[in-house]
Amino acid sequence: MPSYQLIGSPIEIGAGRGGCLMGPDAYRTAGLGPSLASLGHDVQDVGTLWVDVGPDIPHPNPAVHHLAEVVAWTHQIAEFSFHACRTEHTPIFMGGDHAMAAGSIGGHANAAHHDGRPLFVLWLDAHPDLHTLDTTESGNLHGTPMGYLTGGTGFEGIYPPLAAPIPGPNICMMGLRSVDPAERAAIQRLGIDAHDMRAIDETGVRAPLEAFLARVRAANGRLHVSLDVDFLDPSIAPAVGTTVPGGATFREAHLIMEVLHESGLVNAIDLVELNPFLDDRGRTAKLMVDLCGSLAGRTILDRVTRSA
Ligand code: HAR
Ligand code: MN
Ligand code: MN
Ligand code: MN
Repeated sequence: MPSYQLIGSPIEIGAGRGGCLMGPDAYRTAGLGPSLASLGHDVQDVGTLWVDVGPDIPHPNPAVHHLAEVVAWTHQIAEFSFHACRTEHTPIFMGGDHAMAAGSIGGHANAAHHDGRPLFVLWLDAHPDLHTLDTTESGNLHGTPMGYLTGGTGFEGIYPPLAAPIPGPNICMMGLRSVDPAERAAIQRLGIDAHDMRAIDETGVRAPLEAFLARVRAANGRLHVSLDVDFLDPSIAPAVGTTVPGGATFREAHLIMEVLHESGLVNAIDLVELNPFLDDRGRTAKLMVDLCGSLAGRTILDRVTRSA
């Protein structure tokens, strides 16, 4: 039975507009901790991280903004993640925008490397966030964590060092429907196991997810799940600054979480991009909390046997 450790990571300057700062408190208000505890888990809310920001870091790409803040947050979150991922707890990083993942997944990757195990990432997002500091056109650094984590150029000496880049085949992306040209090329070059919404329409979520989890299991890997609110269709999850039509349905999202629970493989979770300022009476925050419930073992009926 996993024990969960909740940690607030309210970075918001990676996104194009403010509001993700309020994410951790919205998850608390929506009852994330008590919901997990009601399923029989140990839950510890260790509070909310904060950072001191150093001097401006200039960058040749004029679009890049708030680099010093993102770097400070990345160091702070990576440090926390490295230690948390070397305990028996399952950390749940309550964001914050997706720039958070450079730290949460980066620290996890270094912890896994330390223990001689490969890290796998399930990336649930409308976007691959594979830009580098040089290729981003918006300069919004929540579009770059996967670029850093996969060994993209130009992060060295600015971001915390990674023991090793995460190999493309260890990354499964689902829900993609907004991909920039440089990202499309990177998916191809890195060999990422990418499933866009067209593919999900055709195969559903279960078959590609089970195939990925079988690879995690065979490699005795650790697994990090990174859930961006915009993975979900905006009709059910409006509280995000970057809505893209045609996202995952309520049941597709829950099925992923249910299958993940049954796998017993999840070692860390990111909840990112929730912008409570844009929510409709807390419904997006509550949906994210419900999805965590499915991930933590809530079922509709008892399941005595599991179909093949
Ligand atoms: N690719 C676009 C950019 O780089 C949009 C990135 C939006 N990212 C998120 N997180 N919302 O997935 O600006
Ligand atoms: Mn994202
Ligand atoms: Mn996104
Ligand atoms: Mn696949």
